[in-house]
Amino acid sequence: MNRAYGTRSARTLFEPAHAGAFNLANRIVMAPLTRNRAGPAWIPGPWAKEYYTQRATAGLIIAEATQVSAQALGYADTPGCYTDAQVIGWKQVTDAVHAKGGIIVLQLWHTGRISHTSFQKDGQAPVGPSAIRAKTKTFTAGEGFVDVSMPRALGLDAIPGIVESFRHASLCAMRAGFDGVEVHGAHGYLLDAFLRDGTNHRTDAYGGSIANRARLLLEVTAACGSAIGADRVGVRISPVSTAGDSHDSNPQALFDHVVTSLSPLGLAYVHVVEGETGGARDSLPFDYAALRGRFDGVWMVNNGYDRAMAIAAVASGRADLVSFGRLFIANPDLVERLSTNRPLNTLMGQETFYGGGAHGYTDYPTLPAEPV
Ligand code: 8OZ
Repeated sequence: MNRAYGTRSARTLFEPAHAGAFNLANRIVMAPLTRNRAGPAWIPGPWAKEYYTQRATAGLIIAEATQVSAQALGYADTPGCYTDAQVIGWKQVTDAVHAKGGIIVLQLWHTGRISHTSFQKDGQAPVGPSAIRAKTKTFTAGEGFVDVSMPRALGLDAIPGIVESFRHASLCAMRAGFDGVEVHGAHGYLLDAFLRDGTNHRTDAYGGSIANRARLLLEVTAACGSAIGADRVGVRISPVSTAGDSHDSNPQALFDHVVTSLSPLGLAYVHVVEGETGGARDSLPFDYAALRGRFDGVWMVNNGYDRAMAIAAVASGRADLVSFGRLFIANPDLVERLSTNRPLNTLMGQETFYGGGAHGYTDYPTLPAEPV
């Protein structure tokens, strides 16, 4: 019996929920969204506090993917959470969100092979499970979109340092006032690349069998859990997404093992991107119900949900929480709009998603106040 099924008779999208240590006002979650507006030294930018505070009525905010170390960087202008200056920067955001009654966790990220030599110390190759170059691009400040670089395979002796960088960043996140962290195990970044046989050709304890390929994600998650409490740690996975040139010969077997192994850890939640990220939800056959059945805890779903789909997913018990990305970009008051079934703002053009200033970030309107 999933713990989260306990209150099944009273489950609606708009009612409170528990997720690990978090008491959420509703089951509507702001998905982690890369916005490339961090300031110098990868500190949250000048508008981040307002942006997140505007969205504090979400049951939970998952703040954007954030580097766990300098090596983890893979895109221009994304924030980090591993230096004192970054902690101080994020603290202004979390204090403001908490003052509005919000709950906010930080998504912890190592981009792995989805990076470029220009982001790496001394122009070194980025790191991955194996020296296999991803067929995808990243965005650099100098040259715009460029092919990601050929990675170097992480040596076995370097793996404890990766685990430690996530552990350290989770402690930094707590010092920065976050309520917890989400481990980014999706979209072809380092942890996902280790999971998959298309990107992991290692022959050591971190490659080969599914159990070996899952080892790094499980070690990282356990390390974050022992640092800050497992009930403050979530994990995001994207079983069939090809984002980050991700591919695996048997995603069902792989993720069945991953979720079965995560289940006893006592995590806050598992967060599943269903289908192709930002695209078709049925891009490949996958049994999400079977996956969910392997996890004794809170289950968060994502990808292309609208109001009716989200209400149905929670009412049926198929999901405990639903995260929204694009709808939260365009609607700071998404919770109010969904709960009163009022119209949503139109999303501005893609040129406002990644990089830039307040436009397309903090200038989406809220609903006018109801007349009294
Ligand atoms: C869009 C652009 C850059 C990064 C992800 C962190 O896909 C990202 C990301 C999304 O998870």
